Amino acid sequence: MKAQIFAFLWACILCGSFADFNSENSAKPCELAHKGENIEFPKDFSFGVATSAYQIEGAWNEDGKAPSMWDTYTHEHPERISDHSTGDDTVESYHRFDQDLAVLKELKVNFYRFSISWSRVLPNADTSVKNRKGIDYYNMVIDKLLQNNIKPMVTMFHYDMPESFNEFGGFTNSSVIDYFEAYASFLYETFGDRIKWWITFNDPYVFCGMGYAEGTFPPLVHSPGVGDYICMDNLLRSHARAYRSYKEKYYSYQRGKVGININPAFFYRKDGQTSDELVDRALQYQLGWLAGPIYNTGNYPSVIIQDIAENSKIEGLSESRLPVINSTWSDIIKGSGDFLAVNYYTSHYVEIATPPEGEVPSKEYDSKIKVSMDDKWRRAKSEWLYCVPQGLEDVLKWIRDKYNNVEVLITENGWSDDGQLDDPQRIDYLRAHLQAVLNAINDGCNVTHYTHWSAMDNFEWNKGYTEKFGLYSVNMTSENKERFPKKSAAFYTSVIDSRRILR
Ligand code: GBH
Repeated sequence: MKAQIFAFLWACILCGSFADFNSENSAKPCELAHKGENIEFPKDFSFGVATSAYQIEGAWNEDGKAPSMWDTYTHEHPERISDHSTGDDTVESYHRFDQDLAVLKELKVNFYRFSISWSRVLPNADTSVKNRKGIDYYNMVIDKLLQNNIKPMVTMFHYDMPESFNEFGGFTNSSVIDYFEAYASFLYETFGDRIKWWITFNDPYVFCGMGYAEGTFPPLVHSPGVGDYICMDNLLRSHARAYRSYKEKYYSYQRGKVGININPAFFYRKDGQTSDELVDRALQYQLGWLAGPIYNTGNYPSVIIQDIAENSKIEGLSESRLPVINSTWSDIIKGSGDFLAVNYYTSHYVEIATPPEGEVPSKEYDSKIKVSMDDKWRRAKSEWLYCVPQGLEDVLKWIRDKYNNVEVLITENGWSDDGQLDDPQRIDYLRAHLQAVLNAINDGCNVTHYTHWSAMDNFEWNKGYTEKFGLYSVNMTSENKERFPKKSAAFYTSVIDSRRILR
């Protein structure tokens, strides 16, 4: 009884403070003023939505699919997922693509970004078994999209490493480079007659950082400053080889584009000053680590090479913890992207940390910076996500200036809440970020696509089903898992229809 009273009191305190948080939070700004002459998106600009295989497909062990490391992880560690859930079934897109297609048609999107589950099509990770039923599923998805005039855009890898390969090291085993190249070639060969937009990797910083530094995503390796750097390095080489394979063997008749997806933030100095060494340092660590080698020099940014070499020496190592890119590899890596795909969610404040913070070694320590958020920014349900639309505009301009105005695709951008259908905060976020894209275009940035994350609520990694990013809600308790539009869906469609951001 005592415990119950206590729980009740506690719940009241929590819900009270949550109500305060909500009303105070929604009073905070989440908007951006129009800049430049054009109020309309260019004619050939495309609007889309995104999902990823593990987050929506379900059918984790059906029709010959082998487990990915997310299957193993959620089965072995329910305690690590907020609501102890898994992606075993999730929103059942493997069986319900027609419902997804209805969503896409209703939204009137020009393209759909989805990912292919490696272990569904190649259950042994290598090409020894090509799983017919898995291949048929993606053929069906692609064909129906095209029949409905929706361009398919494919991510080859969205965190879900085949468990069989994970067991011998995943992205810390350099054989992954050959495996990934073979997987990519298999995809070009099988689907490349119809796929013209290929993204090799989603969000390497999160994948390598959480998987091999923090150890909070599978494979749960805690090796900051070493494991994450090796992972990033092998991933960069895998990407570059997959790109070269396309150019050498497929491009001449398939004529598509291949790029990589990075998740940058912009950084603002706490003292209000802009564009200087400190902001640049932060952006090099966040975005330049991979974008620099691919879209610029063929090598890691010099600030990163120097910092890590110095620290490695102090730690008594004979070589730097950052792998070396020799000239043969540099030639393969340099220029290995037709476009840069950007997932933008939020931005940070940055300051120099004296002395450096974080474990020794770690990226935080090596970078000598510390980041923070501003209480003045509106926050989403996700703790890490604040509405900073200016950051998107500024990141796009930074890319324009550093990488020779490479073509940029916004491949994710979105807001989390409890999943209610009346979602004015998502509309504010969407409107402000579309404004940021338009401002950047008006300022000469070469942005050609905007993608909202996500088409519908889905399995949100360690948060399970407790944080919702969809334009559509999914009835998870009904047998048919119906999808229902939120108010933000209609708003997005009004933008797609009018090519303007309506008030
Ligand atoms: C995107 O990355 C991902 O590409 C997408 O799959 C995801 O659904 C979306 O974010 C929303 O989070 O699980 O609590 O440990 C953006 C960067 C990646 C930020 C993962 C938060 C982990 C939170 N995010 N992340 S948790």
